[in-house]
Amino acid sequence: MSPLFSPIGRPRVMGIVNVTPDSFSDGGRFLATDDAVAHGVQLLDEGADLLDIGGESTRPGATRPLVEEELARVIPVISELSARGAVISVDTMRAEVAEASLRAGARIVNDVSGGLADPRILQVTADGGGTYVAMHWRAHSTQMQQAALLDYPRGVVTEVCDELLRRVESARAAGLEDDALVLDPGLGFSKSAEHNWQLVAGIDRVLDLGFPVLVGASRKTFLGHLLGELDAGAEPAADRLRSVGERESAHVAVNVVLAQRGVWCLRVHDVRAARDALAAVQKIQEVSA
Ligand code: PMM
Repeated sequence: MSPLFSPIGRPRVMGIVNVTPDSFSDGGRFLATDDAVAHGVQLLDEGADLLDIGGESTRPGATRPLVEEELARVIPVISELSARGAVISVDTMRAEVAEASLRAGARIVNDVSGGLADPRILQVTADGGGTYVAMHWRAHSTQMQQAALLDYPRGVVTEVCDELLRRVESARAAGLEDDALVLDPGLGFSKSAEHNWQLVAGIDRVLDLGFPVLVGASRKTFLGHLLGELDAGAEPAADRLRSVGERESAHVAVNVVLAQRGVWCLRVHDVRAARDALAAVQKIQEVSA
């Protein structure tokens, strides 16, 4: 078994390093290589098990960078942080970026499109010996919240599981072994707020597919919806959702529930908050055993 998956009594914590000018939550702050590296080092100090380095914003409506731009953003950061011994995941939908990232020291390819945006990514990950995260995805950011793409007539959990299994078939066909695959339900991607809650509540069915599961709940807009309703007794204005969603307690609560259900990895912005919460969960589990 890869050491990535050896049991450690709690989910891994994946710290997010977005090297983009317009990402969901830390847009623009970590654009320069040095700043991104410093942020990665800080997340490691706070207890991140893995770092996820991304050069393309997947915020709804975001336009895509050129491949050259994406490479220039992520490769120097991956080289530097992997040279310092960090376990690196690259958050990309592009085969070219995945290939260069694996050569620069990344061990995981985190593809939010699950191989749909650039199918060659599956093969380059297999050839480069990487672990592949297939996330549930239906379309690029400019289209992903269109009504037709929010349609789950058989229920969101059932359809997400079925679509993830189709991604597994494609990954296998490209040469990826099952022990190099991770699945992610894709919170916030072609999902309504209610769909996201149903996926969190129904995570056992994703786990039952038999692969390690990664979940990214951190600072997603569905948390902003909930907290906005709590604050005002009404739907908050769209521009408030994101900042409200940055209040950590709600997503820490979601992550605690996911930890108890047995997910493999939590993708988070605030590593310390996640590690603190997981320490408490782990202690309670030890005392109850
Ligand atoms: N979410 C975002 C980006 N990459 N990768 C995975 N595997 N799962 C996610 O939920 C996910 C992701 C968007 O969030 P950000 O812009 O705040 O990083």
